[in-house]
Order: sequence, then C-alpha cells, then structure tokens
Amino acid sequence: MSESDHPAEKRVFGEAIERDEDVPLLTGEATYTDDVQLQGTAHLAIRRSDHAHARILEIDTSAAEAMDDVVAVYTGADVEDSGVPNTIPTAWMLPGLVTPQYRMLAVDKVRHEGDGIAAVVAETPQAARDALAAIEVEYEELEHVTDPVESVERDVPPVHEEAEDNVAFDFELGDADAVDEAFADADRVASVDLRQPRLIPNAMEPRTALADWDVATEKLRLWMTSQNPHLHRMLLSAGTLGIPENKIQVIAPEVGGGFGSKIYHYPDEAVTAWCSMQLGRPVKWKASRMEGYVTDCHGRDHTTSAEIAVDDDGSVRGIRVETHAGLGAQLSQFATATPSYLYSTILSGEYAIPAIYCRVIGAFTNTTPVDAYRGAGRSEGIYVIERLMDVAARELEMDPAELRRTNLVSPDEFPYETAAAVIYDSGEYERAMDKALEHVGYDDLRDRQAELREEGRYLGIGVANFVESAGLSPSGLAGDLGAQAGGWESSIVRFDSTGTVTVLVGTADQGQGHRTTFAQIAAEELGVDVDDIDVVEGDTDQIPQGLGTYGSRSASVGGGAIARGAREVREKAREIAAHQLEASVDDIEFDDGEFHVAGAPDRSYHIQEIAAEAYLGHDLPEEMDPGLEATNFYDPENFTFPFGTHVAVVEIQPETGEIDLERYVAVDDCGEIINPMIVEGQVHGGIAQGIGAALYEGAAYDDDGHLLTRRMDEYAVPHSTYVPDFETDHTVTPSPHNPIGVKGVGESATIAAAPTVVSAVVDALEPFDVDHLDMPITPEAVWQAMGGEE
Ligand code: PCD
Repeated sequence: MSESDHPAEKRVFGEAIERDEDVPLLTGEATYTDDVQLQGTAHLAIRRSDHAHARILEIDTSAAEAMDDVVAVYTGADVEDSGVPNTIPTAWMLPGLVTPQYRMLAVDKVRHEGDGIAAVVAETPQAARDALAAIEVEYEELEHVTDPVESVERDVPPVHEEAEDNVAFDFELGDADAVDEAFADADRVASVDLRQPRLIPNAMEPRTALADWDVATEKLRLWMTSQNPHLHRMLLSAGTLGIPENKIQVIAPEVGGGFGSKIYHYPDEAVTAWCSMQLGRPVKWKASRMEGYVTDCHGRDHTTSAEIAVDDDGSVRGIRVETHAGLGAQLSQFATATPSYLYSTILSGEYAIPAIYCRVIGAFTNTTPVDAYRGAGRSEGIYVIERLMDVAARELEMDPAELRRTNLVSPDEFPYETAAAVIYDSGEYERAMDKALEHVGYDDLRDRQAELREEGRYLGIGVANFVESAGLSPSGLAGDLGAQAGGWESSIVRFDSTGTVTVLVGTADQGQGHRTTFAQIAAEELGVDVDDIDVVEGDTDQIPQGLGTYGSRSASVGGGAIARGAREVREKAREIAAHQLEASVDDIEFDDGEFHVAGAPDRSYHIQEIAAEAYLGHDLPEEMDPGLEATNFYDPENFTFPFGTHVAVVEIQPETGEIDLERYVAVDDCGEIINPMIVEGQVHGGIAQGIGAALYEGAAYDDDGHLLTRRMDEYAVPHSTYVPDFETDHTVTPSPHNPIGVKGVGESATIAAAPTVVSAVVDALEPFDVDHLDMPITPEAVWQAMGGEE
C-alpha cells in the first residue's frame, strides 16, 4: 500500500485488535457441523476393522439389518455396485508413484486397524452404533507391518498388490555427485540416525459430516469439518461420487481445530454423502474420539540417516539424507507431497549449503494413513538439519550457536536459491538469531552451565534456527512438483448500498482468527471501520472458488487476494468520486476512507457514500457499470519463507532423568504482521505442539498392529502446566511476493520447537557423551543415557 494513501497513525493493519470471533466460539453460540440440524436426519456409524491386515472372506449384515431403528446396512460391495467412481484420489503425483485404488469402504482386504468395512444407517446415533457389533465379518488374518523400514526390508505380504515391496515412491532431490565430492573434500564428517515418531493431530472437534441429497434438484449439500471445502467439492465430484461439481455445495461451518487433519478427503465423509444419496434423506456421521485416533490422519513417521560434511572452520560443505517415510495403508491427498518436496526442499534450513542430496522412500504400512500435521514436511526437514548442526558442532568442538551463525545465508544474498531447489524470498537471519540469543542471555547461560556442571547439575541450552516454505503457491510451481490443484486463492470484496462490506474468501478458518485479520486487511485498504466488514469463508455456494487453509497460506495468499480485490474496489470508487467532484481521477487522493481533490480536502466523499452512489447508479461515469465489488484470483510469485530462532533452557534431574523446561524464547519473523496478538497466539500454540513432539507425544502400536495410544489419557498431549511461560519477540522482514508483505506464521513455532527442545536436552547431557536422543525424550530415556541401570 502506498504511504500517502494511509497515514501511519490510522493503520488497522498491524493493530492487536481483539478477535472478533471469540465470544460466540467460547460461549457455545457458534455453529459447528454437529450443531446443524435437519429434519428427518438419519445417523451413520461405520464398522471398522480391528485387524491390522486381513482378507475379508465374508460379511453378514442380516442380523444388523433386522435390528430396531436400523434403516440400512451397506458394505464396500454395495458402494462398488452403485456405479459411482468410488475412488479417494491422491492430489499429488510423484514420478513413478504407485497409486492403488482407494475405495470408500474396503472390499477385498482391510489394511489397517480402523479401515471402514460397512456402514449402518439408523434412526438414532445409538441404534447405528449398537448395530455395528451385529455385523459378522469373517477374516483371514495376514501378517502386518507398522514400521516403514521393516515394511520395505522384511519379506511381508504387501499392503497393496500393486506395490510388491511396499514402496509407493522412491524420491530423490539434489546432486548426489556434488555431495560425494563435498564429503570427500571436507575436513570432517558427522552423522546422526534418527526417528521422528508418528504424531496424532488431536483437533478438539472430532470429524463430523452432515449430507443432504436433494432428490428434486439432484444436488448434494455437505456440511463437514473441512480445512478446504472447495478441494473437497472437487475430489468428491470427480473421483468419488461422480456428481457434477456445480451440483455439490460443501459447507465448513465453525471448525474446532484442524492442524492438518481436516485437509484430507477421507472416505467417511464421502460415505455419509453416498448414504444420503441412496436414501434421499439427510445423514449425519460423527467420529468418536477413539475412532478419530485410528482414522484421522497421523503425521511424521520418518526413520532417517543423515550426514554432514564440514571444514574445520565450521563451513558446511554438504549434507546427505536418506529417509523411510511411513505413508500408512493408503495414499491420502498430500501424503506424497509432504515427505518428498515439502521435506527435501527445506533441508538447507537457514544455511548456505553448497551440496545437498536427499532420498525418500515412501513406504506403505498397515497403519492409519499419514497426511499433513502442523509443519508437515518442513518440521521433519528442519529437525534433520538442526540435529546435523548440533552433531557437527560436537565434532568440531565448536559452540553450536556459533556454527549456525557461520553458515547463515546473509541478507544481501536474497532472493537465495538453495541447493535444495527453492528460492528463499527474503530474510535477515542473523538479526533474529542475535535477538533471541541476547534475549535469553546466551553467553551468561553458557557460563552458568559450566559452573553448575561443577556441582553435578545439568543445564542444557538448545538453539534452533528455522526457515519454512509457507503458502504453497504459485500454481505453476505446485504443478511442476506434481500437485493436482492450483496454488492461488480467490476473494470477493463487495460493498453494499448502505456502505457495509462483505469479504468472501476461499480459505477456511479452524481457529486461526481469519475473521479478525481479514477484516483488518480490508479495513486498511478501504478506509472503513473493521466493524463494518463481514468476513465469510467455508461455503462453496457463497464463495464459488478457493483452495483453503493449509500450509500457512491464508494470510499471504488469501490475504493477498483480499488486498488486491479491495484495491480494485477502491480504484472504481475513486473513479466515481472523481466524477462526482468533477476532477480527473489522477487528482483524487484517498485518505482514511475519504476521496478529495489533491490540495482541497474540504470537499470530500467517503467511500461508503460512493458505495451508495454505485448502487443507485443515477450518476456514474459514462460507460461504468453499477455496483461496487471485485472478484480476485491471486496466484503469488513464490512461497513465502518465514524464519526465526528459538532457544530453550532445560535442567535435568540426575536422579530421575526428569526434564525441567525452564525457559523458552522464540523470535519469529513472519514479515509484516497483520495482528500481533493473533500472531503471538499462533506462536504459543505452535510451541506447545513442538514441545509435545519433543517430550511427550508419539503413536505406538502393539505386536498385533493395534494402536496403543488411542485415548487422550494414553496419547500425551502437553497440558498447560507442562510448558513454561513463553518469551516471544519478532523481527519484521517483509516478503516481496505478496501485496501486503506478510509471511505465514501458523506452523512456524511447531517447526522450530521440537529441534530446539531436543537440542537443549542433548546439550545438557554432553558430559555423558550423548549426542542424540530420539523423540519423545522421556525421563527414562534420559536416565538411561546418563548411565542409569534397569
Ligand atoms: N497472521 C498475521 N500476520 C502474519 C501472518 C499471519 O496476523 N504475518 C495471522 C493470519 O491472518 C491468521 C493466522 O495469523 O489469522 C495464521 O495465518 P497463516 O500463517 O497464514 O496460516 P493459515 O493458513 O491461516 O492457517 C493454517 C495453519 C496450519 S497449516 C496449521 S496446521 C495450524 C495453524 O494454522 N492449524 C491451526 N494454526 C492453527 N490455529 C488454530 N487455532 N487451529 C488450527 O487448526 Mo497445516 O498444513 O493444516 O498441517
């Protein structure tokens, strides 16, 4: 925005205004999918496999069908016979990708615990659930595998016949020869083998769907817990149900958290829609918490060996990374993009690394499918490079912060093309790093650490730098990488005749605060009060096109589309004002909502008065159409690359191995900040999730392939008392790639926090020669690493 248009003291963009959405969300007034009530609704429950891997020999539904209040029972064969396309398509192709057919309900085999086999529709939710147990399924159990390395290395019956060796893809990035040379020439080499466990997203609201097939118009309305209603509309139409896209309306009302788990086009919501089509009445499905644990996508699941080549002066010469990424039993929409491109292209971190090579083997296993989880791919990648920095620092006997600093990309190198094939937009890495280290008092802490060690106390200081590819655009780049969807976003900015504004946008909030921040963007551009702006998302009939909210793209891509749309509206209003003021458009200035002739501020029209005029249409410039609205499609030039430095301070209790997380300092740079309070909230939540990964969380399977961590008291999401008060700060390095200079922030802190905390714990254990511990680092693991005996 040009300086003259918006005097600094009047800015709304950048203000910590309170979240507009919170009162209804917190008082229960807001409408979630399950709050939507339609007359005559029947209820769906899904019978799921309790085997990890088995052939289905026979399904007998007769007893269930005979039960009270049961309306219908359907199997996978019924769905297949109905003639719908019946595929859950993958939205990201990779070279050589094996794409087995993925159906709404299993037909021949079950491939993981929780795989859907049959659908019961009944008059009440209870009747539907009760009937599940009456369905008799005869299985022939097959050997199963839950670990991604074992799945390709051990001789096991394949999860899919199409992939004999369980390999879905074998992906490479970078220059293997250049890396070999770097390793041959470098003074030293350090390496680390690591495991990033499966994480379970744990959104507060379980997945829910309500489908209403209108027999008269042959139109499907589907309310669902979705991060991307338009993508769901597209995938349902083409791949799954075969309904024309213009006959589907997907509505995502309030969504209670997603964290990546509500991007996926799951079979269950599609089954709900299919049942409604069969019965011609509304059908509702709601996952129980436990059902969510075995069917909501999981995240991460990487087993990695990584090496780094460094010279004695600390310069990094190259890195080599090989990963087995567990995909689970099916290819979800982004399962293929996350461990391949999103992972490998961020391996350079904040550093100028001349040679990078990465290989990823995507492995099918008999587990819940993996898809995006906060930080998807970038978390896994930054974890690897930051662990490598720590082991290299040990090898060189160099301070780990110093080694990092030595290798930072410097501000004059931007745009910076990494050896991992992406171009970073902008960055002042050292500034953020200095700020974090100063804030925490790094040098003093190192002195204190040395003193305490004398007393047999173990303080650890962990530092991690991160950079993140956020935005997932432009479309051309996404397409080159294999995306089966674009990278743009779409907005409609519309004045009414009374001067209020509706901003419609194709993103879909799950708690991020779009209603507030997007109103701030429009208010800034239009010079109207935020209270006069209504932000609408999540309904494909209201905002016809969009892609959704994932990859921390809404502020930069959605916000960019809103700013551009608002500017177009403002320019049309300027023309109308010029006409009214009998002046030339070029002479009209815009100042806090008022148009006036340059040098003559006394006679002016407010943009809201102009809106009235635009709809009256009595006296518009010649050849101008009435109305004051704009539709915008915005396809940015590049991703945005937020970055920052996080520092954690821990003390280990030698008697028990307990880890006291004493301090946590985060300096983030997400470019221009729309709302500092919301950004801070995003950072807080993100840190908590990263700490969860580092110290507490991890899905575990038993020997039968059953998920052991299937309840909230078994899967350890950190409580508020497990985390310290966060000390946050930021720097501002605008992105040159969008009209408002913002970068994403939604995933940043999760990406940074896991390596930071692990680094701190391992740092504390230096006197015990420990140079790595896998997540989640439990007190027991620490205690053993310190030489504790069983
Ligand atoms: N912002 C501001 N400024 C800046 C940036 C941003 O202010 N610079 C803000 C905005 O506007 C918003 C937020 O902040 O409101 C965020 O943003 P972003 O970054 O753009 O993002 P988004 O797109 O919106 O979102 C997404 C993200 C993600 S991705 C995730 S996981 C997570 C996060 O977000 N999730 C969640 N966060 C959150 N929060 C909540 N509450 N919830 C949830 O769920 Mo993925 O891909 O899906 O894995």
